[in-house]
Amino acid sequence: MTFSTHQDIDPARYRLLWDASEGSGPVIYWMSREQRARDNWGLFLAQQKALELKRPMVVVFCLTTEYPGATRRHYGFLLRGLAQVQKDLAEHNIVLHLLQGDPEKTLPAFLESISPALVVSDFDPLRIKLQWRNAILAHSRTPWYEVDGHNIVPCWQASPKREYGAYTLRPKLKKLLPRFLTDFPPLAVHPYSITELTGKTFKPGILLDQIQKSTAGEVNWIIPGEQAARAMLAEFLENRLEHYSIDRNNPCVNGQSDLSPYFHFGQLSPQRVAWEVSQSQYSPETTEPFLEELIVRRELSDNFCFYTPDYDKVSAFPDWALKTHDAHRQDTRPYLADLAELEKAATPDHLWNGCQYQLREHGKLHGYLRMYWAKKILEWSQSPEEALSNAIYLNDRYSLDGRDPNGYAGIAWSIGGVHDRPWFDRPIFGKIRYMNQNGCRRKFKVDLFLQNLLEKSMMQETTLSIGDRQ
Ligand code: FAD
Ligand code: FO1
Repeated sequence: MTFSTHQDIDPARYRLLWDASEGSGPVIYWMSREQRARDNWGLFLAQQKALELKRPMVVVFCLTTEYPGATRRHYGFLLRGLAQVQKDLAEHNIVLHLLQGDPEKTLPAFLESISPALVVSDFDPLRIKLQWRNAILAHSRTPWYEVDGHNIVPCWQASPKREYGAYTLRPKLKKLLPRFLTDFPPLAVHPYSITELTGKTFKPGILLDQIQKSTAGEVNWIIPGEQAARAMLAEFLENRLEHYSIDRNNPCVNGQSDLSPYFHFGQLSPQRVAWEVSQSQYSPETTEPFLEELIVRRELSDNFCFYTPDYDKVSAFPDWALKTHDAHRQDTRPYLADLAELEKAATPDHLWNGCQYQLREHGKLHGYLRMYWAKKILEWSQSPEEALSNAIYLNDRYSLDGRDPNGYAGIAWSIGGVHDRPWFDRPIFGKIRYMNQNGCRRKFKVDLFLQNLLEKSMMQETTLSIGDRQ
């Protein structure tokens, strides 16, 4: 594969959502999915337009304490990252202005008051973001551009429809990657200043006090922010990428990149990571397995959510999966777990309890175990609807990278056969791909995984122990 080195913003990365004449004020970039000062196509487009028009630029972030299912764990990561972005942007003579409250109210009022030249916003396929965007766009009197700064190949360019699986999206991406997988231009110090707005410095601690204390707490194994994200990437490139193809499916070793929280909050650009990997000294045989996950699987998730408005409902499952689930609704379930048992990690399955413990306390479950975790929820639920809803609730509440297209696609894959194919018919699962603990034992040392968890923690409130009752 060859990759381009040109530095311009490819017009195919953005689309004009609303055409009108420019207002008299600054160029506004509404930052939401891409919370970073570097490697951010939305920010570059805003700067490019502001330079053409000789205007100042303002970056706006709309902070709502009502973001569905989000906890202190998520807000802590988001706010600490944003504080860095504000500082970084200030060094580039760009103001980061924080609006607090419902974005559908605060942003239109702000835009009305400032009469922007134009607005640039981030593409995001999730329902809440589309709802915000559409409601705010309805008030817009100035041009509005939307930029996909998350996918390397912009979601709408990669495919005009929902793809069946990685095998149908992969060739489309491969064809377009030489055009889109480029390096980034640097952000310039902006030559035009704004005096009316100072972008009052915000303190994450004070804002965090507004978030309910009873929810999942912050974790300390990962440092929020762009700088730490880049350090994690450098460490991964140096030490772990080489062994990724072997180690990534072993929860007993630190084989994954751990970059997903940074991607979720936009503190690191997936394109930056793909670019660095493609330019590294490693052979394609070494880098391909990682690029497959980072590019094909990740962009397939955005494709799924973008073209499937009910991405978090059973109705999003393919026909064969809906039929097989219907055929097995009456199957006897030898064990049923309700949400409280699941949340407390109090099931009879010690490996599953370990997974739930890792998710709840650590805020990130190992990638291989996420599949086992979700499939067991299906096995122990009265219906696929209940399984899907409980899995999404737990994932979004506890996983630092939750509330993400990857999560909705991963859970729909595990419980609803999305992007998968029918397997052999069996009780409860029907033709949905089955996973059990014996399979895990063939892949990795289950007892060592549990032992490691025990050593790292006091394991309060859980029934986690070594040994197995299933
Ligand atoms: P690495 O293995 O280092 O991979 C690098 C990047 O590739 C990831 O950060 C991610 O962006 C992408 N990637 C890797 N695996 C997948 C995959 N299967 N699908 C899509 N993209 C992938 N991912 C989330 O980001 N948020 C979630 O809430 C989430 N929930 C999941 C729930 C279930 C039931 C399943 C089966 C998968 C889920 N995934 C989720 C996908 C995947 O497990 C994680 O992206 C991955 O484990 C993140 O860890 P990492 O960054 O260390 O991954
Ligand atoms: N995006 C915003 O624009 N404003 C918020 O207040 C906000 C809160 C939030 C909390 C948890 C979380 O997981 C995401 C949150 N997001 C918020 C969105 C986030 O930054 C990502 O853009 C999407 O979740 C990815 O699709």
